[in-house]
Amino acid sequence: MLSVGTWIYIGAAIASLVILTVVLTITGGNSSNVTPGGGTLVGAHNIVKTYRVDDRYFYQGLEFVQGSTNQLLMGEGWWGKSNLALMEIDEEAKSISRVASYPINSAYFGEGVTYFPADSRIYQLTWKDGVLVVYENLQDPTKLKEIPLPSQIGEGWGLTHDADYIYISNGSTKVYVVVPNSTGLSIQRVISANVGYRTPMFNEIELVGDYIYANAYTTNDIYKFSKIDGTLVKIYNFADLANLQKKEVQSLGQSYSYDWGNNVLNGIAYRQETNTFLLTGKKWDFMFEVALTD
Ligand SMILES: [Ca+2]
Repeated sequence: MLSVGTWIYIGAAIASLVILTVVLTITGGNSSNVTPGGGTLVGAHNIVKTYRVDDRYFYQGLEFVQGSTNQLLMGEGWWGKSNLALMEIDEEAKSISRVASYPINSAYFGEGVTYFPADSRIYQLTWKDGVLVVYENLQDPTKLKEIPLPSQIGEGWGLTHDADYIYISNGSTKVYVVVPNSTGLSIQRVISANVGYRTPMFNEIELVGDYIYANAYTTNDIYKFSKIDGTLVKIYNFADLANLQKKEVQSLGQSYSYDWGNNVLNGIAYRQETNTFLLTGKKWDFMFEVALTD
């Protein structure tokens, strides 16, 4: 005959088994982080280097100046404060400084920027103003003209390029592939990222090879997907970088005045010679150089 204690023990064991089975079913059935090929969507990274930036900028666009190892093209947003800017890396000092800035029309809210090698011009998006500002001369930009953003795109968020096309994000999971023409921009095709149940709002973007890397607004995530067919390859989470920024803000006693909801990761610049990325966020005190390891 079994004692009451034994019955309690067996009962607890059965309950544990049921709970374990339920947990395994839930986690085992969670195929949402698995690619069609069976790999994981969860990306991994290492911080290679940390650079301090000379001021807090509202990053909306970031990329390396073509052919340069230490200069970045940057687009800054906000009403009355929007700029096209050049930033320079000091490797020894581990710092990055703004070396030149060119204010855009003070009525505009600046967004993504990119240099388009096919016409040697710089394009800067505006958020809801329906225009792009076009510049020539990368080292001392001169405003050439303003062109309309195709109405189908709606809002302007992020910009990047390859040899043939300019790519535009608009806060959705779509990326518009365009080319400049005599009157503005002509949409060639639309990439729909295969994000499943997720609803990222793509903001600053970067193109490396056949893949687009996109910041997802209000998060510290970067989505990697194919520019060919939108296949989602990885989702990288950079909460570690955001936490370092948070610690800095806290150490300065500025927690009450810092805009935690808005000042998320939003800046991706691919560094070709080291196969790394410089990442930052709106109003962050740092740029982090990271290697994507998976
Ligand atoms: Ca970028």
